[in-house]
Amino acid sequence: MSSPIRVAVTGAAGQIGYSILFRLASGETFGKNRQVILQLVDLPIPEVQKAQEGVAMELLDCGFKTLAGVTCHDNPVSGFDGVSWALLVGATPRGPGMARADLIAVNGGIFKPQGQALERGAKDLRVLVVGNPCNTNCLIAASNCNGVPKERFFAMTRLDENRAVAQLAGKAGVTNADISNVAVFGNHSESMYPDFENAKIKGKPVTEVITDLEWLRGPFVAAVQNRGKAIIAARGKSSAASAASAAIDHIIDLENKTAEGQFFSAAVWSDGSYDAPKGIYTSMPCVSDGKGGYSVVQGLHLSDWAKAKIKATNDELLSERAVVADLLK
Ligand code: NAX
Repeated sequence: MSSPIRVAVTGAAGQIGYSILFRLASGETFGKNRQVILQLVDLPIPEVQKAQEGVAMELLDCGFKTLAGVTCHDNPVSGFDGVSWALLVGATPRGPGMARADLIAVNGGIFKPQGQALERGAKDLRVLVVGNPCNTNCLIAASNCNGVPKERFFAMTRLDENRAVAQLAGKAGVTNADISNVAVFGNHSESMYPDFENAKIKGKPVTEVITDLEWLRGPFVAAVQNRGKAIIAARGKSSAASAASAAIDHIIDLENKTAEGQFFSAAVWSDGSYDAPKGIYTSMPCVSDGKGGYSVVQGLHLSDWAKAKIKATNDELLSERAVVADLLK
């Protein structure tokens, strides 16, 4: 076996933490031949630390052959030491009556010091921000992390892609495996745009299989945009297992070379592709070279209708950036 990979997870005592850690440890994510050391990070509150210890105990009790160690941390400085992947899940949730701008500002206070602490990561560090508002939290963390390229930071929109795949499969009466090339553009918020114009069902354009353009532009897009709310309404809690699963998908996508003709969605440091403004993390169709690098897929054709949707979600990201301007370097 090669040397163990260190992976930090913040919010390790939370819902998503409880779903993700076991799948990171089991060999499913990094392969059966790669050992993993998990570095759990949560708040320095005695009950929270006790709960985190309990999760660590359960991880040990699984007896995973790929788990080489588990450590518990009450701060990001020790928690991020030597990690190759940092999954920034922990964040302050939106409270009753809290404006989005206030939520963004409160979370800025978390992601600035975490960005600074990420300087202690390994040379091959990659960071996935899940905690919301994840695109802007990612911008804050990346901007405060000296010496690590912005291209090593990602915000998670893979859950939105997976949700879109499930919606298309349900409508077309096929399985998820028949759906490919669903690009999510923009912000992980209700403004996101799940692109069906370039998506495929059994290799054919979606619009040839689902000819109801009104459904695609209306209920389909709205269902993906509002799925988080629908889960809360049904379950009384926000998405957790599906969010953890999407984060695992994101890591696997980045760790492995993307198959010819396929792509996946991730919010990345904008290089101006698809007319996105620079200086934000915005979701794009990506391919991985399997060696730590990715590139944005070029040349997808988008209608003027789709371009307007993408502009709107990117405009929202610019307004979020303005709220946290004093936290950026
Ligand atoms: P929970 O409230 O169950 O857990 C959050 C955990 O984070 C708690 O244990 C808390 O103590 C910890 N925490 C808070 N501040 C911290 C800090 N500064 N350092 C370390 N730990 C800290 O929330 P959960 O359901 O796990 O969701 C976590 C985050 O994921 C939320 O911000 C949520 O909005 C976001 N989501 C993002 C999704 C995405 O697709 N990007 C989808 C799912 C989810 O809504």
